[in-house]
Amino acid sequence: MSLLEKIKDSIIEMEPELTVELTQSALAEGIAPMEIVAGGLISGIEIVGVKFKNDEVFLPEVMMSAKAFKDGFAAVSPKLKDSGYEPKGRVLISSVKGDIHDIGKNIVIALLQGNGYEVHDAGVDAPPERFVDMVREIKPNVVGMSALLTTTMAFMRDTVSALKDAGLRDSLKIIVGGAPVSADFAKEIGADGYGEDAGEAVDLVKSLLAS
Ligand code: B12
Repeated sequence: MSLLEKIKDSIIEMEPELTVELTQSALAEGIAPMEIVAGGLISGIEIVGVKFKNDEVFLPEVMMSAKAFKDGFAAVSPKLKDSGYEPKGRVLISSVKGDIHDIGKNIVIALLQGNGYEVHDAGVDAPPERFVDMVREIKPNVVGMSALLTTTMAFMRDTVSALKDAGLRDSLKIIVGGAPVSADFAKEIGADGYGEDAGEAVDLVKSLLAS
């Protein structure tokens, strides 16, 4: 089995320490950092995503696999920068005010990173002002908001308004996601798109930045 396949399997098998070890071995062997990300880490987390959708694995497993991806990615990301790799775009993402659910958001982050985007994570429970401050500082091309509670979805609307009031809305695209969110809701609050899962989030960012 190749090292990249072993990395992929270590994510599916939920073994963060092994993922890091194998990622370091792959780097030491001179495998290109982007190849490690695409062919190892991302392949693993993608399979986990499909298994989760099909009820073949459950939340605790997904969380451990996401940790394995995150740790492996942290080991390779400094080398991505060294290799003169240019990110495809900058994304700021956070769970909105009142919402501390972050598993789905972290998977979205992992897939975006794996697909070559520079992602800034504003964490959880982010009030509209935090989005405004971070947009001023980071100047992202895309802002992503995540909400898992019907009660916190309202803060997505408030965040869009706050970005408008701050004069920042036209400089970026806004995408939303999370279990209670829908494409209709995205339209209603004036966002640019909705993604049902992390794969759709990546496609959405790709298409919005291409347009
Ligand atoms: C795990 C969990 C928790 C954990 C969260 C841990 C963590 N670090 O995230 C804990 C225990 C802390 C928790 C707390 C609460 N929870 Co909770 N929780 C869940 C649970 C079981 C799973 C959520 C999850 O992680 N799913 C897995 C991920 C992978 O899926 P996902 O989040 O949907 O993300 C995917 C997509 O939505 C999309 N996506 C997500 N974000 C984004 C963003 C963008 C931009 C895009 C494009 C796409 C995208 O891509 C992701 C990956 O594919 C759900 C039930 C459920 N089935 O959803 C309840 C659930 C969301 N919780 C619920 C509730 C009520 C609560 C509490 C209020 C409970 C309480 N009484 O204290 C608190 C609220 C805390 C708060 N203020 O936020 C309800 C919400 C009901 C509602 N509709 O409002 C649910 C639906 C359970 C239920 N059936 O009642 N919870």
